[in-house]
Amino acid sequence: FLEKGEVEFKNVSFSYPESEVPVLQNLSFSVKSGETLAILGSTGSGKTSLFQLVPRLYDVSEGEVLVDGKNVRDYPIEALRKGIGVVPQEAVLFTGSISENISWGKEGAVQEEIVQAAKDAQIHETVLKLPNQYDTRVGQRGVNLSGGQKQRLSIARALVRKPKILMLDDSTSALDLKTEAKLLEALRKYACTTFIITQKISTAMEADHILLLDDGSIEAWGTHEELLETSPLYVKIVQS
Ligand code: DUT
Ligand code: MG
Repeated sequence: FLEKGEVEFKNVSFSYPESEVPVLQNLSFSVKSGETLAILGSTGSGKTSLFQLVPRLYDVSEGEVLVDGKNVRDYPIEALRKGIGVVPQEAVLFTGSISENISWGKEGAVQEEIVQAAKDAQIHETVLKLPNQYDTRVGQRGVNLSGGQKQRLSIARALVRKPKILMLDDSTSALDLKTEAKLLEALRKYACTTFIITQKISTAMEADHILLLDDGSIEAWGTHEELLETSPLYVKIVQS
């Protein structure tokens, strides 16, 4: 659905349709195919809003978002939705089996692919312990899963589609460091361009680029080492 998964923001500003308040202001950056971008910033700084502009859950107010050099407005919406795996901040489960929850949105996914996605999302072992494994019902009247387990199911749902661009909105917040490291390692073989909103410096350190948002603007851009040199705000976050 997408060729390479390169993403470029060109002077992007954004305010929500119902409001005049600019949420994102004049953002420019680019991420190459297969690179990882970590997005940091305090609550309300615009991280989730930025995410939503790539699969066109919202459209920019000014500027352009390009995927593989082409304005996202010029893609069929299907291509964006199928080529970009978005794992939302709040994991959503449907009433249905674990398998159905993972394969949702990917018609014709076979069990093998579902299990592989679950393994990569680090949820397979948990699923095996459930009463009916992959046939166990979740959601209303189903088994209860913890926040972290829901997050990982939601990641598996994105992975089964083999996205060219993967967007994780704080999706690893409930994972311990070891599980998160395993997950990030497993993501490598997907070779997708990855946007990861995170509060953890340990995650940001592994990324090719870090974008630090402050009140809708880019406060800093670079690698961990670069930001330690150039951004007092980043240093403050590291020390906190
Ligand atoms: N906002 C709206 N309408 C919405 C969503 C958000 O006006 O439907 C505002 C709230 C906030 C700004 O946009 O002032 C940025 O919100 P966003 O959700 O992008 O912030 P975040 O960085 O993702 O915050 P958090 O870390 O709490 O998820
Ligand atoms: Mg958010």
